[in-house]
Amino acid sequence: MIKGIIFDLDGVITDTAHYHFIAWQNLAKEIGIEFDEVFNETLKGVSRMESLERILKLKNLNDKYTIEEKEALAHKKNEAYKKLINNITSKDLLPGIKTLLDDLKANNIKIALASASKNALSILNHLNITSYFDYIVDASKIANSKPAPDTFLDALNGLNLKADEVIGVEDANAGIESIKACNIKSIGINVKGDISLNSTKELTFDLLKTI
Ligand code: B16
Ligand code: MG
Repeated sequence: MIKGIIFDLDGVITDTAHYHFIAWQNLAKEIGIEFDEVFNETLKGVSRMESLERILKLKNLNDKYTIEEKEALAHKKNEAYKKLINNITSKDLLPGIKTLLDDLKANNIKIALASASKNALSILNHLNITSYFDYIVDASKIANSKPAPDTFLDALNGLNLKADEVIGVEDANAGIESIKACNIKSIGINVKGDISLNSTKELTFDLLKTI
């Protein structure tokens, strides 16, 4: 049986992707760039700055802005995003997650969060599940964002466990790559992992017992 589990946040515990989409779409419109939800998929699990670069690349505008201007654009997006996530409550937990967290706690399995989001702690607080986590990665202290191993490696060290003692859960290719680079087994939600699931409903304690 595994001793620990490392969760991604957006797309695994709650679905903030739509709020990221709305905030980025509004910001992009202001600088003459339009994109749809299909393109938004390519931003999942990717850091704020890298997301901005990918949006600017749609119109080859990457060199049009200075670093300071890009930081201002990313800040503006984040301020709009923070307003949107302000109304998140425990009702926004994805199906099965609360039961799984309770089962993990009851069985002394350590729990970590490995999100690329600098808003992760605020979102956990809104969801009212912060106390379940033994370790929460601080994305602002991670040198190389997903797909680099740093995020999941920091979570692994934070739990004080070895790679073969934990499992990582992700909904984005960038995150699955980060898990793989740490030699951790992965569960992909709507994305290919060592184990692939179609919904968090299938992510049960009984399933974890079989790994
Ligand atoms: P922030 P995850 C990621 O969260 C999101 O999937 C991604 O779309 C976002 O750009 C990134 O966090 C950074 O978020 O702007 O709040 O710091 O999937 O790693 O939990
Ligand atoms: Mg995610």
